Amino acid sequence: MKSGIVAVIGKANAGKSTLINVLVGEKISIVSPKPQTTRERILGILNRENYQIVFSDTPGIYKSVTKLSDFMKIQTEQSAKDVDVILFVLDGHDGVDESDINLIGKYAQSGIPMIVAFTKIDIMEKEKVPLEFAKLKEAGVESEIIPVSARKNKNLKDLLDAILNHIPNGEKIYPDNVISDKSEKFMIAEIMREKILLKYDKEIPHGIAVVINEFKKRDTGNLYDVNLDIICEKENHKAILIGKQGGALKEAVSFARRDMEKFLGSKVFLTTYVKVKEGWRDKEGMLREFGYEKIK
Ligand SMILES: Nc1nc2c(ncn2[C@@H]2O[C@H](COP(=O)(O)OP(=O)(O)O)[C@@H](O)[C@H]2O)c(=O)[nH]1
Ligand SMILES: [Mg+2]
Repeated sequence: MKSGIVAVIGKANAGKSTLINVLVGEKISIVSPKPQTTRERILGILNRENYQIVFSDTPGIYKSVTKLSDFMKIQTEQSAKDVDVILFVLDGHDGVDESDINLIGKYAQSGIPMIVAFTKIDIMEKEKVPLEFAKLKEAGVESEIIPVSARKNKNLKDLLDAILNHIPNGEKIYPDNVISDKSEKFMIAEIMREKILLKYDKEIPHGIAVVINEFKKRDTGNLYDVNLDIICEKENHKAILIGKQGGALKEAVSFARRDMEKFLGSKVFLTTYVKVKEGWRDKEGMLREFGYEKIK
């Protein structure tokens, strides 16, 4: 039996969460085209007969400007410690630049075996892939580099094999039926946040927190009651969130409800309330209140 932990690291938007969802085969982490979608460490667990791999999804790497992003940075740094493999996810179609090379170099220094997943090859010209690889090699990157596409399911078997080469023998850390360290309730809040990330622009989604007040299965019938607060930072954000005659919010909530139903395999009765908490992203107490707990 092989068993180990893989920290998934890389720039914002590289495709870390998408890759983990595909590898684990379930949605354990939300995805959007906007940076800062993932806010904390989330473990996604891949169970097979002869191995267990625990993938640690992370917020990724970017400049910190608020207490929330400080928190996110620490989550990423903590996750890269005491692991068996670092899986560095590189957005291939963006082209390799100096900052990528520096980052890879920084994590290579840790001495932990590293694999580079060169992802999004589905939206790259084929001829460009070897050129970008050459750039990495020339810059002294010694890690194994594997071209993949999470979206088109390309080369994921090769990637898994490369990871497994570095996974030690040992007993499973989690029971077979566990796929994440996060609860269903957490995912329900994240699904709401995902729909807001997809629906709204600029500062709005980054200033949102979702707090679940009620998450309960009814005694009769296959139905969950979910009541949640959507917290935003400013009064004018609240007006934009709600939209003309509530239209914008209604749409986001309806998308969220559908996804929650898919996730829970059950009908969902969803009620939401929008609240303003001025500058919550910079208030330690509110961060804790909204569920951003430090890794123990
Ligand atoms: N074309 C393509 N897009 C991808 C792929 N993987 C992720 N994406 C997109 O890249 C964006 C960021 O993905 P996400 O997983 O949230 O990145 P993260 O911030 O690194 O976790 C989303 O719009 C994804 O749909 C891929 O393999 N191919
Ligand atoms: Mg992510």
